[in-house]
Amino acid sequence: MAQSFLSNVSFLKSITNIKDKPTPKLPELAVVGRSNVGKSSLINSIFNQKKLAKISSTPGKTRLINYFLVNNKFYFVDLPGYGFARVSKQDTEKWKKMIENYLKDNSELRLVLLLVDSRRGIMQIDITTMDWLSYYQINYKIVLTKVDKISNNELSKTKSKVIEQIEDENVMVFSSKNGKGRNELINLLNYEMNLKN
Ligand SMILES: Nc1nc2c(ncn2[C@@H]2O[C@H](COP(=O)(O)OP(=O)(O)OP(=O)(O)O)[C@@H](O)[C@H]2O)c(=O)[nH]1
Ligand SMILES: [Mg+2]
Repeated sequence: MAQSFLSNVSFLKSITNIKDKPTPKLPELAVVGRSNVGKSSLINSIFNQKKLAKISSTPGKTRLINYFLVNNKFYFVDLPGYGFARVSKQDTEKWKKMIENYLKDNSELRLVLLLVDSRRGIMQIDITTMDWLSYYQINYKIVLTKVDKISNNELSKTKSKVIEQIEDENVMVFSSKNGKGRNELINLLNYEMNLKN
C-alpha cells in the first residue's frame, strides 16, 4: 500500500526559472538542502531506481531545477544544493536566486523535504531556509539523511536535538543506502501528495 503512488515516474525537464515550468500545472513536491546531503539519491531510492536523478560524490552535481512526473499526478522536483564552499561566489548567488525564485510565489508547491545530514545536524544555512519556508508559508518536513553512517545512539541524540531546535516532533530519518525510514517517508508522501490535494 505504501507503494501505491510510485508506480510511474519519468524525468520531464530541467529549468532555471519557474516561468518555464512544465504544463499542465500539477501539485509539486521538492527536495532542498545542502550540497551532497543526498537529495538526488533520495529520489532514486524512493522510486527504486539508480539513475533517475543524477548523483555524485562531488558536491554541486545538481545545477538545475529538475522535474519528474509521478503517475501523471504531481511533480517531484530535485533542486540544486546550497552552501558548498568550493563553488564560486557568483555561482552561489545564482543558485540561491534560482532556489528562492522557485520557492516563492509557487502556488503549486505542496510540500518541501528539507534534507539535513544526520552527522552534521541543522546548520545556519538550513535555519535560513526554514525562515524562508515559514515566511512563504510553505509546508515542510525535515529529513535526516545518511543515517546508515551513524549509530542508533548518535541518531537518537541528533534527532532529539533537532526536535528541540525546530519545536516539532515530526522529524523523518532516511538512508538511501540501507532503506531505513523509506517506508515512513513513502507513507508521508502518499498522504501529503495523494490524499490531500
Ligand atoms: N552512505 C550514504 N551515502 C549517501 C546517502 N545518500 C547519498 N549518499 C552519497 O552522498 C553523495 C551525494 O549524493 P547526492 O544524492 O548526489 O546529493 P545531492 O544532495 O543531490 O547533491 P547536489 O546535487 O550536489 O546538491 C553521493 O556520493 C551519494 O552516494 C545515504 O543515505 N547513505
Ligand atoms: Mg543532486
